[in-house]
Amino acid sequence: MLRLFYSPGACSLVPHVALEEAGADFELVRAMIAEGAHQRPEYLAINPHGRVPALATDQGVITENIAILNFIADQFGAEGSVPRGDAFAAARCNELLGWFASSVHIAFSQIWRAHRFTDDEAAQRTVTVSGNATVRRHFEEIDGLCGDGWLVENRFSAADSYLLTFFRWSCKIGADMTRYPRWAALAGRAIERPAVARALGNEGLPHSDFAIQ
Ligand SMILES: N[C@@H](CCC(=O)N[C@@H](CS)C(=O)NCC(=O)O)C(=O)O
Repeated sequence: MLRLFYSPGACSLVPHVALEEAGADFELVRAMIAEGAHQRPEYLAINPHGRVPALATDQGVITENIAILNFIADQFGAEGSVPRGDAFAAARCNELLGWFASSVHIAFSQIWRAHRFTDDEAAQRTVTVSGNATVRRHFEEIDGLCGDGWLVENRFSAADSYLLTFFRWSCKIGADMTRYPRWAALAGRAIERPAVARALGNEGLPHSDFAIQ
């Protein structure tokens, strides 16, 4: 059986939603970042990089969100992962996932984990300030990407649930989310999906975390 290693509200929510959308038979294994579980030897044996998500399969462990999501797509071909059967849609989804993972996510890391970028404490403050400016530039672009439906060919995909995850993080850093009404509407549509609601329930995340306060 598949086992997904996750921490509540982390980017592991994206493959969690994908597995729920697929109706997959899987087990959730909590590796709570706030408690340092992702840095313990037993978890480092699963993912030596000390990050969630990780997906244990019969063939071995897959790490890195984009790899996991493409694996789920190949296994199940369901919504919530990466589209299959349309090479352009798959590429478009992977393009967005790549940008989210390598740029938007990293700008959040500048805010929350500035010590990873420099040992110098004064420079860490600069890294955080720069991260805050960068995420807000990304937020403008993200809002412009959102329309009335879903991001890729109007089919719910991992790109949408990644944006849902970022939406919650953006509320947590105190961003004024009223500036991004199209993104807020997409997040609102996503949490209405039964599979998304199940994943949020499994992780103990209230719907109010995904709404403009
Ligand atoms: N490149 C990895 C990044 C995963 C990642 O940074 N996960 C975060 C949670 S959203 C994490 O495990 N953070 C713990 C830490 O940074 O110590 C991926 O895309 O899967």
